[in-house]
Amino acid sequence: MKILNLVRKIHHKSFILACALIILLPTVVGGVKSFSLYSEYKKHILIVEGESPIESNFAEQGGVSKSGNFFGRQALELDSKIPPEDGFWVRYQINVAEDGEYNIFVAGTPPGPSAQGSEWHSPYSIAIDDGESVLLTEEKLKSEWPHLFKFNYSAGGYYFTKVLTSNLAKGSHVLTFRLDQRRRHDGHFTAYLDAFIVARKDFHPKTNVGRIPKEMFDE
Ligand SMILES: [Ca+2]
Repeated sequence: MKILNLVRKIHHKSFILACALIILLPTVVGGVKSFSLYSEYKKHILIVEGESPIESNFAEQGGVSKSGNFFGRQALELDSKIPPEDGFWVRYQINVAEDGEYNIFVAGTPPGPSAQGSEWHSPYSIAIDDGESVLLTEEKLKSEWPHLFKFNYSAGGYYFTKVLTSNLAKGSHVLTFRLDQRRRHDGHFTAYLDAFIVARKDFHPKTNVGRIPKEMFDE
């Protein structure tokens, strides 16, 4: 009888384990698949996490939010009415594997409009190394790349948006993101940054790259 009970217990545990595997396996395999896709394309694309800057003055008034839909499961967020003296800024390191022309995408809030409107996020500026800081607004990006503005990928206002094309030499660069204009409807400085995606301009995958739609790489 004891042996029979033992066998039943083992079967019971095996059943629970099998159920857990059935539930968890697609998630694990999906994660591995995405990871291997990004690894496969690592010579062509680079993902720089918004929540991992090398320097920032967001800290006192900003925060980090979490979601399974985010790259690295986190995003840097700022929503403030009172800017520091030199405005809000955050800097990231970008290491590219080879010389080339690169497209830079923001995964987060797209830049808001410069004209009067009711948008809930601000325009912003981006500079590479000591280069000129380029003011990015909804109007500017829609006129340059209308088909690459706002691919929604997560609830809460997170989109892929192409923001810049830049020639980068192999090695390390600094991207400076500035939040220097207020959003229109209440005067706040607002931006959510999940990641920057830096992709070779000649990278045209035939399928989606993980969660990034292949159309983002078409021009
Ligand atoms: Ca992130």
